This record gives sequence, structure tokens and C-alpha cells, in this order.
Amino acid sequence: MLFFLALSISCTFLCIDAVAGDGICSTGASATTGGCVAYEHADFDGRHQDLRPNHIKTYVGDRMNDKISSFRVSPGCRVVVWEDRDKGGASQAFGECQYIGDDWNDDISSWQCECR
Ligand SMILES: [Ca+2]
Ligand SMILES: [Ca+2]
Repeated sequence: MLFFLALSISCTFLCIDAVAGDGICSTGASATTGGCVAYEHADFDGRHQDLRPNHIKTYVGDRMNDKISSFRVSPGCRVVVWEDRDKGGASQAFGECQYIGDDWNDDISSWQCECR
């Protein structure tokens, strides 16, 4: 039991470190037309998917599944992502991000645009 606990704690720390280390995210938000945009490639390139403020995609669709690499985010908003559809598996929050990092690249299956 203790062993499992220690293992899950160290994994949590490692995952957070990895995202902070590889990801190229800014704390400042870019001026978009409201809401969040996910992109297939880094640097806001390739196919994109828009999400209005406080909306959620429980499945990104076959075209975008396990392909998202960057996000644009309106002021006051952030994205929350999940590795599986229907908010399943690991989760992480991002601001404006030209590359989400090796841990999350091409992994996202559901996401949400959270705004104040
Ligand atoms: Ca990609
Ligand atoms: Ca996935």
C-alpha cells in the first residue's frame, strides 16, 4: 500500500515537471475572438478546432484525436485537457501554448475551454 502511494506521488511530480520542462507556454493570453482554439501542429498550425468559453468537447473527433499540439487561449481563459475521451485518464491545464510538450503532444482526446 505504501509502495503504491509513493509510486503515484512520484509519477505526479514527474509528469508536472515534464510538462513545465518541454512545453512552450506563455502566461499572457493572446487576443482571439473569445474562447480557445486547439491546433493539430505546434505553432498554431494545421487543422484547428474552436471551443466557445466554458464549453467542452467530450471527444475531439477522429480528425483531431491524438493530434493536438498547441493552443490559443483568450484573455481570462485556460484549457483543460484529458488523454481519453469523456474526460478520462490524465488531465492538465494550459494557457496559451505554442507547444504543449512531449508528454501531452498527440495525446489529447477531450478538452474544455474554462473562462472567468
Ligand atoms: Ca500534432
Ligand atoms: Ca488520447
